[in-house]
Amino acid sequence: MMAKSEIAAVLDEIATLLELTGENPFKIRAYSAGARTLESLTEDLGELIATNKLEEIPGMGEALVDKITTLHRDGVLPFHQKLKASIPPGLLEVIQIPGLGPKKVRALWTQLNIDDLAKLEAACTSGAVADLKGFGEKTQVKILEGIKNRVAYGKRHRWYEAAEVAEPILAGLRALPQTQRAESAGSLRRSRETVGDLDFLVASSDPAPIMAWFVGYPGVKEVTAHGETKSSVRFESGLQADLRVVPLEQFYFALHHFTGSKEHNVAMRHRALARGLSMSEWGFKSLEGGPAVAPGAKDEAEVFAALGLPWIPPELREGNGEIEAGEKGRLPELVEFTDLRGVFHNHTTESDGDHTLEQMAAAAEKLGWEYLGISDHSKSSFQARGLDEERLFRQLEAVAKLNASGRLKVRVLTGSEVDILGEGELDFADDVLGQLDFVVASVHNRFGLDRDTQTARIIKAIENEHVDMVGHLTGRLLNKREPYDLDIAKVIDAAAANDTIIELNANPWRLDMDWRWWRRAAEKGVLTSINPDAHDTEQLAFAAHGVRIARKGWLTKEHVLNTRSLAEVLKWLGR
Ligand code: DGT
Ligand code: CA
Ligand code: CA
Ligand code: ZN
Repeated sequence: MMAKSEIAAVLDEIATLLELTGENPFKIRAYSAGARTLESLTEDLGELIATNKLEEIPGMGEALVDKITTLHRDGVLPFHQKLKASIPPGLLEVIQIPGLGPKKVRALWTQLNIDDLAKLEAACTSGAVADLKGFGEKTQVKILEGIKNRVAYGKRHRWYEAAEVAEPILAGLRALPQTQRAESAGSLRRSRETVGDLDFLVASSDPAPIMAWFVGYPGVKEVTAHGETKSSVRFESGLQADLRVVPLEQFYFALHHFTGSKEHNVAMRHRALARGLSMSEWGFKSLEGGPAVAPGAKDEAEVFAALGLPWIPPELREGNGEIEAGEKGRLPELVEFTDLRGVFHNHTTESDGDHTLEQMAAAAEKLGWEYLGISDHSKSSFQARGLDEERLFRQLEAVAKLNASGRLKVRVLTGSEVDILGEGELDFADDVLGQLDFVVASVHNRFGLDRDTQTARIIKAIENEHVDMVGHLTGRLLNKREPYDLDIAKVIDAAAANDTIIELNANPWRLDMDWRWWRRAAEKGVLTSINPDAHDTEQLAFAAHGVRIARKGWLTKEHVLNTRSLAEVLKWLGR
């Protein structure tokens, strides 16, 4: 069965292909709208199809339902394949370059005969692209940069997209009668922000049927290896997956090995050698030929215990001192999702959110949270329908009314995601900001400023006494947009000095600030808040991605404002 996000990706690709061939706009829009609808479905797709309920969803025409059903069942769609075959394959890579939509690509194709990246690069280098109507010098430079990035990106996938593919496969593996244990390992288990490939590990004494199931899994586009105990496949999205089957006695050694990281494994092997042991995915061997160590380990903790270590959470296994910390009994007690008692930085229909204040609050209450911080955009973010002072004050009244109504147990806190303007001044005056429960200050424009100017601009906002948090610090979008040039070390120092929070933006495209900086920030005394930046009720759950990244950054609940009770949070905000 093909996952929802993969089906949506195919529909999007159909829309793109149709646009490249110059199809009529209504038809094109039907497919991209269908993809969005599919992504926002909360129900189980398989069930909707089985009960003929998919066609009852607004915007789902008969043709679309047919195609989704076929994709869900078969993992391929003849219509899509035919359409794709009618277009030079290189064009689909050209269209991945930021700034190149189907219209521009069509112009490049029909006017300059560009149908792959190599030709595009050559035409940019010769200056032919800049001369084309609607392009220009700047666009040409941007395209060249995009081509360079693409080589670096091409092979990695955002964590949540990889996880969505992995989950049903892992469930399927576990359901096989020959399976004794099954886990996913590698970077997915370590919660990296992006994943190169999936790594599955199964314990069984009868691998053949497990291999056969795996290579025959619907959605597999290509089988790149099919061995007795190891197979590899590639999915439609380009994501690859490895499966290894081992005997039960080896399972936890192999799980440790294939969880990695390489750096962590190297450090573990060194430690083993110092104790007269050689360590591999098969287990420990005594170098002097002594008896086996921890044979048939029953869990991963036994593998660590054999080297005198406590179990180390996978998120920490990056070779950043986790073994030393474990040895000294100083592993952090990592924050957990259940520690969260509320979240800040969320949007409503007042700006660019999809759900109303009350819907968002009800959803937060359902998640068991005590408080929900609403921070819609400010007026300069006009493309996001940012609020001016008048609309902001009306929202304050609406929140006060909702809180007083007793309809909900969750307490709504009023805030603003206020734009950081040109040189670090804010979109609202201090006396306006002073009336809010909390303020998130974010950069939404002028990403191209030089490092010093950008850093000074953000630090100026951090220094404003009304600013409680700085939002999505570097502006990065994983696999899509580079972070803006910023002296993060300096920003961390400024945040510590001003008692300002650096948010951990939990949107799975952002995961910003990067996990590599959090340990340093925490050591300097910087507090964070795990913020979903939700634009609809479903996205409140993004907080879970933020928790994973906080764990990767060695953070405990003490480092995270929104693990505190409402009373404590209000006290901190009133500091
Ligand atoms: P990825 O797939 O690039 O996101 O990252 P990983 O960490 O999942 O890497 P992958 O899939 O190549 O291998 C999974 C784990 O297997 C890796 O984290 C550690 C272990 N491993 C693989 N190859 C080697 C190796 O050559 N040496 C060592 N020490 N470990 C390895
Ligand atoms: Ca991997
Ligand atoms: Ca792998
Ligand atoms: Zn924002």
